[in-house]
Amino acid sequence: MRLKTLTVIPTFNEIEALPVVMKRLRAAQPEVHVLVVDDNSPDGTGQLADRLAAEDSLIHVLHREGKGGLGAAYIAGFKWGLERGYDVLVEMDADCSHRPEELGGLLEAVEQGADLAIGSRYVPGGKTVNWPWHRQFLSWGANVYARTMLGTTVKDITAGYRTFRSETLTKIDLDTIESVGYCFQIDLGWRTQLQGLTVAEVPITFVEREVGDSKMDSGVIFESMTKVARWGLGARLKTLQNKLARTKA
Ligand SMILES: Nc1nc2c(ncn2[C@@H]2O[C@H](COP(=O)(O)OP(=O)(O)O)[C@@H](O)[C@H]2O)c(=O)[nH]1
Ligand SMILES: [Mg+2]
Repeated sequence: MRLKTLTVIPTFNEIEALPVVMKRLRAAQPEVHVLVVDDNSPDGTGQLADRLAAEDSLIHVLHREGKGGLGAAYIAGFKWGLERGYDVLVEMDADCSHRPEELGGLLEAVEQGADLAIGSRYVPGGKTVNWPWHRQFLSWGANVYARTMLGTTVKDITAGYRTFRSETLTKIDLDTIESVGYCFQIDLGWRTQLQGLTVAEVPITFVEREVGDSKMDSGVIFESMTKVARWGLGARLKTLQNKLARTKA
């Protein structure tokens, strides 16, 4: 039996992209439910999502007051899904960078036992298409930085195409997450590993958006750099304290 699945799509000014991703997702995975989490987009994406939901009982919409960051939108969406008993929760961007046709592979990894499956650009078979060099460089740098600071073994820990088993999100404790922006991805990946849960990386082809604009900005980068450094140093300090306590005992 297929697990009851909810795809969470956060949106901010995605009026052109949303109908396209929705059409492709409903075609690729007709049984999967969708939740659009819109942060009161000035371009009317929220109202468009309402119209799509009125025509299709598997589409739902969560409206938030204003732009509150990708991490905050996902946490709200995940809580919505957990309260309604979904078995699997999916992260997917609205701009089709995460190709809906590849969701099957990620769902299969979870069905086969992964607690978290990440759609990865940096394992054999994974790649990016049409991504400008500065974004490739930033993504590569962020992954190297996260691996060095946190000691994680995940190759693409900044990736945002993911499927979570609901128990994974319960164990992670969403209420203690303070990441607002894109570093939410690193935060969740690392927390999953710290819990001793299984993270699978499934190769994907990440395609740069063809419509609308990126919401990545310097605030997102600053938050990632400072938070990741703090988590890494905190973890090292804890290990050191434990070692000292053991030698004293
Ligand atoms: N609800 C909500 N969605 C957001 C926010 N920031 C980004 N997004 C969405 O997150 C997804 C990824 O953003 P995108 O601009 O494509 O980032 P990029 O691919 O890294 O350039 C898109 O679906 C955006 O609309 C936010 O503050 N709130
Ligand atoms: Mg994008």
